[in-house]
Amino acid sequence: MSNNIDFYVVPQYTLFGVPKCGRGIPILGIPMEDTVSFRPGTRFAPSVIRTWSQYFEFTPTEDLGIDPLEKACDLGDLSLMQGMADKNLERINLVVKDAINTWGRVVNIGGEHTLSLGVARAVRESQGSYGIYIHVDAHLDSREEWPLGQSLSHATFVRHIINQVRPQSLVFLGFRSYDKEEINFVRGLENSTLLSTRDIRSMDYHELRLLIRGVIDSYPGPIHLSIDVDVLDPSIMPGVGNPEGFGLNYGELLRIIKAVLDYGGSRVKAVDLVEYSPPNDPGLMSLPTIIKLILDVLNYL
Ligand SMILES: [Mn+2]
Repeated sequence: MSNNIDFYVVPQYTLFGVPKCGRGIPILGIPMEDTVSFRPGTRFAPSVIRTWSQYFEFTPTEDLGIDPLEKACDLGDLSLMQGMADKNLERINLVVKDAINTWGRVVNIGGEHTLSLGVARAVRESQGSYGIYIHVDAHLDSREEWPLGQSLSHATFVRHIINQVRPQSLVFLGFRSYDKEEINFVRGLENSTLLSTRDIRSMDYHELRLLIRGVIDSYPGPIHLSIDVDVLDPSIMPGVGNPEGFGLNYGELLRIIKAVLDYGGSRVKAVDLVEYSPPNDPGLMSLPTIIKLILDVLNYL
């Protein structure tokens, strides 16, 4: 790592007890929460996940005969400035770029979804190109302004990725709640692929894998997988800022992740797991799913 070390907070507990980085795939906490419009709390997610992870069994869903935690190391949490979204995005860009240059890829734990804009810039700047942005989310996050008059927020940042970072291709998976203008905008993009929650539910396993493989094989360059956990149904993931009914079940989300990581391989430079909000999580009942999700991502990476 270069001289960005001042930006880190050293965690008391590492995630699942993995060593601090080090070698392996770095896991970085990004507790950014500057543009929240509804229920706040995502800034607490990295520290809560770390502290509680030590009490869970470290078993991924699919036994691949490997220990996913042997691949991982804990990079700690980014130290950010409250309310300064642009400055924080710059800091995220710097540190994530550093992490990709040093370790080849990075898993980011949010924080609010806006942080994916900083990650997208880091992917482009470290790789010299930006291939596919995969947005797994109940929402499209592609409004022009939200709240009205505000250009940069968790509901608009994808439009900034489109205009500034310019992915060759965009994939929206699991959406089910949107504004007419924004869905017309993303549908009208030249290289966008859209599958709603309903579409995904009506596809079988192989159909979904074929579709994801088709996109990945059609566009070269790095892949950025950005997962808002509100894509899951509120019955298993109540701890989010903006819950939406009729969400994916865990197995459906896992199919998406496995297909992207199987076919994307080493082209996947960043995986963002964002929007978990402990203060909105009654009894922290979403935590077992969050813990499993991190383990499964490491398992397939
Ligand atoms: Mn969302």
